[in-house]
Amino acid sequence: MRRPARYSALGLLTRGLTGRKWPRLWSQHDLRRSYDVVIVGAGVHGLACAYYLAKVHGITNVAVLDKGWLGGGGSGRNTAILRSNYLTPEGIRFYDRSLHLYRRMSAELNLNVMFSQRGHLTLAHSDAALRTMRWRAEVNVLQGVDSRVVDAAEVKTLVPSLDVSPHSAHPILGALYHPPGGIIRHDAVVWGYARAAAALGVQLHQETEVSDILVEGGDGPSGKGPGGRVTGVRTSRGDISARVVVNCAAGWASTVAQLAGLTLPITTIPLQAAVTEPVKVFLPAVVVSGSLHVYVSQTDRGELVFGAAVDPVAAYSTRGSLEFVEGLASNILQLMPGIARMRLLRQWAGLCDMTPDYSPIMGGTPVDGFFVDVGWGTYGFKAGPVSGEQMAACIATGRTPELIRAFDLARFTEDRLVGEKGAAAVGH
Ligand code: PYC
Repeated sequence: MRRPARYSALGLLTRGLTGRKWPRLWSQHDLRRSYDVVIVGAGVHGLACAYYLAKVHGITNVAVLDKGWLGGGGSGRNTAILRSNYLTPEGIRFYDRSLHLYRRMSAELNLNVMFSQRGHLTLAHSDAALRTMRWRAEVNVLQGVDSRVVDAAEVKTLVPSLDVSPHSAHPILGALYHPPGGIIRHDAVVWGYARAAAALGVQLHQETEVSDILVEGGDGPSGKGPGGRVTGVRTSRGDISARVVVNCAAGWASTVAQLAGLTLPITTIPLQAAVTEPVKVFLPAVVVSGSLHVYVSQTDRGELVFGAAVDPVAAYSTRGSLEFVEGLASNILQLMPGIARMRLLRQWAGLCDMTPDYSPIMGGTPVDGFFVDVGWGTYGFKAGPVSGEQMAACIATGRTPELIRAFDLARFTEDRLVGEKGAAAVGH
């Protein structure tokens, strides 16, 4: 493996002052006609899967294809919140492994991904919400995850800018406090995996759209669908043969699966976010209010990053709307009246592939050689590292690892749902 370059402080300064070009983080290649594994989607999931295939399993004849650019989908559009305070034991174990991998990522990838474990508070504004928080805290603790319910006074100590007055329209009664939660620099995560995977021999192909998945022997029209076998993909740059194709195309997971003749139980819905101008750092934790449909954190640069509930209708739009900003402003100001004069700089949307139980769909499918790592809803970014690790093991060994067994596609026909709606940051 070629080690990514390291720079001393003097080296960085010299490069900055002389305007010398930076070396590329990954190289460009002609498309080969054949790969062992083709991954569709160059976001954190696809890139992490490629990295672990190469690093842990020695499978390096891998192409990661994206119709846009690296990290241009959900990986670049999320609000970069990490946590593992889920509701089901399966979910908690899975996301906690991801947090563990995120914790050591800067050293693993030799890139500062700026993971800040600053704590995560999910506010409760009603007795019913407090009961759910207690339930989550109990299940978390049983899985070894640090979560506890705190009262309004402790919330105020943790986040002084919150209005905890009993006279507010939605008084804060307490919160689920999850100290290991935090935020990270999402672009750095993408670049880190891309650079490390490329250094191990993986090829990254941007602006390479997959227009068809080639399948033989299936039960459906044109020999696709269940019972079939993947033979490759058709792309905007020509056909590629491959025995394994992995669908990591968050936002487009159901349309990519349709190319192989598979229908997934997924509805795609936009989720909007917004960011303010930077101000002096004052918000020491991630704050979520499910009842007010809002969450907020402050980056190390000082911007407030906000999100809210998913849009009310299924769509593939990544534009922001005025309705979102109006709702966001009125809700966040009930929690933090002190930020009324801050200005929003940008808003955008990402696409969330929602499953009926709010858990992902991972592993093999009834089309031999076609794997899915999809259905992430609003949880995708925080699961990137563990998904890559587990999907790589699944592909390389032909066995579904224990950690993701509960998330198989068959659960929807076998009545084994893994209900994680109650762990969503905001109501949907
Ligand atoms: O699940 O923490 C979360 C989350 C935040 C934004 C979207 N999902």
